[in-house]
Amino acid sequence: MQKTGAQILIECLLKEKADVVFGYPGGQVIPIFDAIYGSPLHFILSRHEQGAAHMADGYARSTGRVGVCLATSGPGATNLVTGLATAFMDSIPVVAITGQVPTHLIGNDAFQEADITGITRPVTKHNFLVKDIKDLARTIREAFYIASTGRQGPVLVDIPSDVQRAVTEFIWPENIEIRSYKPVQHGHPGQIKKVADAINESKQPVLYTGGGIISSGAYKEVIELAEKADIPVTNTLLSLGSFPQDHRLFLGMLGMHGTCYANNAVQNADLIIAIGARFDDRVTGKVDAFAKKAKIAHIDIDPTSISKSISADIPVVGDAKTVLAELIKNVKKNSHKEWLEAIGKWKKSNPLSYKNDEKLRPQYVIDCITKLTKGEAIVTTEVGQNQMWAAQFYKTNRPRNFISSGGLGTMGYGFPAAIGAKLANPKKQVIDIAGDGSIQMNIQELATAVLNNINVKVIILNNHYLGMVRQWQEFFWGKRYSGVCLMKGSGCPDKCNKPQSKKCFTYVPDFVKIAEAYGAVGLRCKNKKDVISTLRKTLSLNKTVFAEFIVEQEENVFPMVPAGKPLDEVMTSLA
Ligand SMILES: Cc1ncc(C[n+]2csc(CCOP(=O)(O)OP(=O)(O)O)c2C)c(N)n1
Repeated sequence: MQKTGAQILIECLLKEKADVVFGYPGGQVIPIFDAIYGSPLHFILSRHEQGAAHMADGYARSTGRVGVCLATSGPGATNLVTGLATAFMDSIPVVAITGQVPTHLIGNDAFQEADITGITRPVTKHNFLVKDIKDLARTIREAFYIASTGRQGPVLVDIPSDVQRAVTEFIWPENIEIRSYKPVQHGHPGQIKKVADAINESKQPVLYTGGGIISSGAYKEVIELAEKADIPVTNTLLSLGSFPQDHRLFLGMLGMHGTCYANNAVQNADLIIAIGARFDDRVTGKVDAFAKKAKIAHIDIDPTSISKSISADIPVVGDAKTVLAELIKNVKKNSHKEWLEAIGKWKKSNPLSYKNDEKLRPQYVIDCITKLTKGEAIVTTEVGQNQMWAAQFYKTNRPRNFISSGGLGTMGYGFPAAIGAKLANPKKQVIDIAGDGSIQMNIQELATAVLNNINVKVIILNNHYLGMVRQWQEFFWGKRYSGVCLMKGSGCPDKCNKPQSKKCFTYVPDFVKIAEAYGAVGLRCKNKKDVISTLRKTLSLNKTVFAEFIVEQEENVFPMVPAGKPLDEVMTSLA
């Protein structure tokens, strides 16, 4: 049957089982919006294209399905870039559709023209410019395939508006074959055997697992391997929830703000089995000093990530789930009693903790969220201290329940990601843990949430600072707080380093009023004794809620391994 390019696009999205599209219109995508009109696709109008990209990303992270976003040419497309880069750094499957000026105007500096395939080349797994309607269906099919296979990631498809209007026969390509793109699934049996032998011989092994565990769905296999060979497990930020946090073998997160015992275990291990993780510098600390005593086995679907920063003794290229299934067969049942006892001592001597006094501390708020939700809620985070406290104190035993921008560290990510996650999981409680700085980066999406009855909760840990940067200035820059006070105004003394005093401005904005202005519910809590009741109310309302907690202003995230230091040079408090 003859269809326009825009209609073909919609048919393809439906064939790919996309049910929600997040986006924003403009001149060069009107044909696509016309085709959406009356189609079964659920379209969510964000208030900024960056929001749409993060929504698609949150949808993808919370389900494992490809998230879809749509923007017009020029500024619409460039507004997607941060969202695409966020998804790219964390290997999240997203397909972004952008409109482009008509083919005959490309390269002419036409109105709202941007070379979006050029601009996004470094932050997408792949991108396409469709110049001929005959290529459209196959391109969309390939875009979904590339986004969701191998090392997953965002793919952009740029469609000129004349291609959207052109007409052709719609033929759905059932099979796709992309020359030069053949993701490896099975690991090399010889290499897997080598990892198994290393595990069988090891006295002090550690499993270090990353986001690849979540994208391949290898949770059961990790538990089986850990239990069979009696190996402790540490998670990266991206894999939190993939291993039960109440499991006796769980060490918590490693790296800069990881637990002391996870970092100690890594530094004293004789074998590290890294699975679906990429030895990010926030994880390794000083590379030369990382796990000096350990042999490194590295299992990853992306060959280019192996030996990139830490040289692997035993590389295995393959899908984590498939490789682990083979590995388990070759691993002997074992016990590492002494090793686990040593770790147990570190756990006791340096537990993850905070001062539980009468003050309203952010960690306490997150602790209470865990208690009230039993770790069943999907938690997204913004970026900064709020994110690290959420990683440390929100305890969930379920994968895809902790969603955070790891690689890019994008402030403004959590709220739109929560909207995407809630649309994909309408029955689940979805909570964004936010800082007062980050939430202001995509606060306009309150309109999207309220108008679509999206019941997400935003917990704002308001310290009136860009807290994480302030923490670095406090620790490493002689407490010269520069550009981090969110209350600083023209009347403030130049070099003010004091947290809020009576002379300070009343803070801007008033989050309760902002929430109300958009038709959401705004709540404010100033005392520790009111935290539980405020959270109870927040969680019980079937509405979009902003709940603001006025927390200790100069609270810091501990433990902390200073950037570039070895993992065992850890700060547990300010001396
Ligand atoms: C888009 C963006 N700009 C700047 C930064 C640098 N940055 C990292 S954390 C942070 C402070 C975050 O402040 P806030 O959201 O208030 O959270 P807090 O650290 O106080 O919990 C900043 C500015 C970033 N990560 N992302």
